[in-house]
Amino acid sequence: MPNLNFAVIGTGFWSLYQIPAWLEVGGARPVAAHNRTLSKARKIAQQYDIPRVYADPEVLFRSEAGRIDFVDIITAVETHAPLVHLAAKYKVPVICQKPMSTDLASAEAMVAVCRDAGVPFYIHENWRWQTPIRALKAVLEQGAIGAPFRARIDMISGFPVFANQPFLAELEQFILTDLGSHILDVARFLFGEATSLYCQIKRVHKDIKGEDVATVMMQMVDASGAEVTVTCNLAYAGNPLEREAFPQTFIFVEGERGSLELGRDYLLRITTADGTHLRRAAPPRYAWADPAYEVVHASIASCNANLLGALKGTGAAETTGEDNLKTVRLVFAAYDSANHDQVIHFQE
Ligand code: 89V
Repeated sequence: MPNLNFAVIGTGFWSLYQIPAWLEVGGARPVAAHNRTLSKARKIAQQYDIPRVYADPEVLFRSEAGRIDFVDIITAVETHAPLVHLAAKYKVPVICQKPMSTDLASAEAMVAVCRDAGVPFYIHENWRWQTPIRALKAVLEQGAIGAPFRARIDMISGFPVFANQPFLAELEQFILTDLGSHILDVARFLFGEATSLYCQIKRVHKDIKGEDVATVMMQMVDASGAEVTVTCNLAYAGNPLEREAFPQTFIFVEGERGSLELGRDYLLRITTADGTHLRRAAPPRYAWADPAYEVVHASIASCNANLLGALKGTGAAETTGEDNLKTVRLVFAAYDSANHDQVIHFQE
């Protein structure tokens, strides 16, 4: 099957990993790059041998009609909605970086406009594609610990995330949109859909606009019908940790016949009456990845491969717009819960 041609919209921090990840996967070639500052598009275009550059997204869609098979939007969250609406207008299949949008209503409108236009719409939500999280899900599905009844998903870090992503400090809603989008999607990936949610948030950093600490407790129902109480603990509070493990996620699952733990350095510990079995589920290492983001950058390639399969018609995408909308609903339900100190109940 021939290469698919695509346009990259947004040539900032994440494009330095998103584009090499596409080249790693193979089967898709960037032929156009957009940045509202043309020189920034040119810089990335030269780095990755991309032939055409644009500063106006509508000019890109008009000029590239018939020449691109999809667009990959890697821009700031407030631009996602207008760009996805443009893709729907010009009937170009679209991948958009998480978080889908700044609020639930615009996210729902993005899914609707693409559905009504018959345009495939996917979200680049890569956390569920991390090697150790895929391995943990496989162990759960094998049934070694029996039906899960409680789980904890922790991403607590003192990593100076604002150093190379300074825009995060300007978000009025920060950790639930940035990190919660990932972790709540992992909770859905592992334990199904939520029936209720309660959240508390805090701002510890004095020099940022949004919250940097969140605790989310959900009642979830997994594919087998098991009810699982899931607590997600998120923090970029900047506190020094004795052993910083950014950006690793630690997960502990209790089941009817044992427990399953994803710990530091991608170690999975499966404990049953027979004892504890240990295995390591480390991500692949790519030359283009930043070692400080190892497990995250490796997951970009896996997510791209899944979405490319859907674009080529050879496989099903996991993170469609429709699916990711369920994660977006959890993110904004968490804000509702925290803002009103209420439990949010979801219709079955
Ligand atoms: O990977 C990301 O989406 C980043 C992170 C969660 C690491 O801060 O925004």
